Amino acid sequence: MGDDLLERLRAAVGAPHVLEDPDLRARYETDWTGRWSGRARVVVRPADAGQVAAVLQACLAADAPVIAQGGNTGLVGGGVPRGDGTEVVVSLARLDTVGPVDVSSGDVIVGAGATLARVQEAARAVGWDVGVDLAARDSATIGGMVATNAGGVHVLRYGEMVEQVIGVVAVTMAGEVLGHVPALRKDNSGYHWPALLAGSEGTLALVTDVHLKLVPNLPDRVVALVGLADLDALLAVGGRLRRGLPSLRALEVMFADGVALTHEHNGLPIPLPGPPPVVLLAEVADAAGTRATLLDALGALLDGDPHVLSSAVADDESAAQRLWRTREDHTVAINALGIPHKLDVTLPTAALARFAADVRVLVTTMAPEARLVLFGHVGDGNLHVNILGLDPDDVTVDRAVLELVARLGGSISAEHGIGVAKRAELPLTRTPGEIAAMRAIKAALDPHALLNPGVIFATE
Ligand code: 2HG
Ligand code: ZN
Repeated sequence: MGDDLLERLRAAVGAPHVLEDPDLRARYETDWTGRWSGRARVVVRPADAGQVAAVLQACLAADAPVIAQGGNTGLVGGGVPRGDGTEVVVSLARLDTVGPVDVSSGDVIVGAGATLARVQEAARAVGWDVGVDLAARDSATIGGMVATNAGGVHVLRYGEMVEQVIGVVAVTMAGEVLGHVPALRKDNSGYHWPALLAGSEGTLALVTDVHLKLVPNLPDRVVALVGLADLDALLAVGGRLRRGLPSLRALEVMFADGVALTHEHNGLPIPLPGPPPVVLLAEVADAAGTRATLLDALGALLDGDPHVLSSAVADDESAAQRLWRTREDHTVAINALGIPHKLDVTLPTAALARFAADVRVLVTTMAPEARLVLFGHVGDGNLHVNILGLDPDDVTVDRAVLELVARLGGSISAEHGIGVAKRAELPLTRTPGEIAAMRAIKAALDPHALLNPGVIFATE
């Protein structure tokens, strides 16, 4: 049986793309953080949707579970093998075509394996841009971003990944094709595959092609770091910026301890004296030639605000990139200190300050030796909770944090997904009826439960 599967996989994609050698498999078997890893039976690298269908049919015939993988930048253990050599990893990285950008309608069709950075480059070259942007842009793939409904730093202006998708092609375990590209911007003929597949984390079908809606490229941007006394002050300033600046594109939060740790790691000077207890990053962006107007508008709102303790404003592109390092380098700086427990939560705006205070008390009480780093997309109510110094297998503190989130009316996953990391906590914020309905959809599309087993739902 095992040899039959390998033969069929080789026939489907060509022997060089069926990786059995442990050294070749290794980079597909451990996630970016080092927390999630397992042994794959084999790693397969199809080149197009037809090959994906042939691979899945071969796996179905052999009753082999399948893990879908894009750029392997996921943070919840959903894209790497978990077992000891039974799962087939299907890497979609070779489906990396970037079609021509339609300059008049602002859209592009790309393969699931195209990285965000490559699509951004193609779009920006002709006056368009991708509505979602995130720090892992050089490795994260568009297919993975659809499958996890990625968010990132511009959600407050353009929405999440699902809002950028006009159409998808996805292949089920039986090799059936759902959806089509090119798709139509308006198409109400029955169920909407992009909406169903966004956030499905590879449990229903494998996304192979994506028809993306683009947004106008806004090459002039101004970035400010603002020092504040606490989160209430940040929310007051953030609210004023939201109301007063139609060009606002990002509102991010950091705290003094995370800023200090990040700059110890990247070696750059901290742009604000202190650093202050709470740091807000705000970005405004607009068409070419508007930089001076943007600077004036942002400056006028910050200068007159009594909450603002200090600020650093970047008035050219390289300074803007430098200020973003304070925020975007958090993830690598944390990982350099050890393997963190990563939780990614949303709170109602009114509960953000309470959560930030309570989670510190909770972690200090339950694990005095642990180090908590909070940061995130405050404009979306989204905080990234990173905890260093916990045993990788002990999830007691994680569970308590997620219970706190649920009590405050939040969600246990804002943008990273459930994966295997949070499947036990899904019932905290989803009802038994909802989970039963999700399982029924899963069973309809993947009746043998072979696609990403153990992701989102604990296996029976
Ligand atoms: C980000 O916002 C990513 O930079 C990663 O979502 C967050 O490292 C994290 O916890
Ligand atoms: Zn994030």
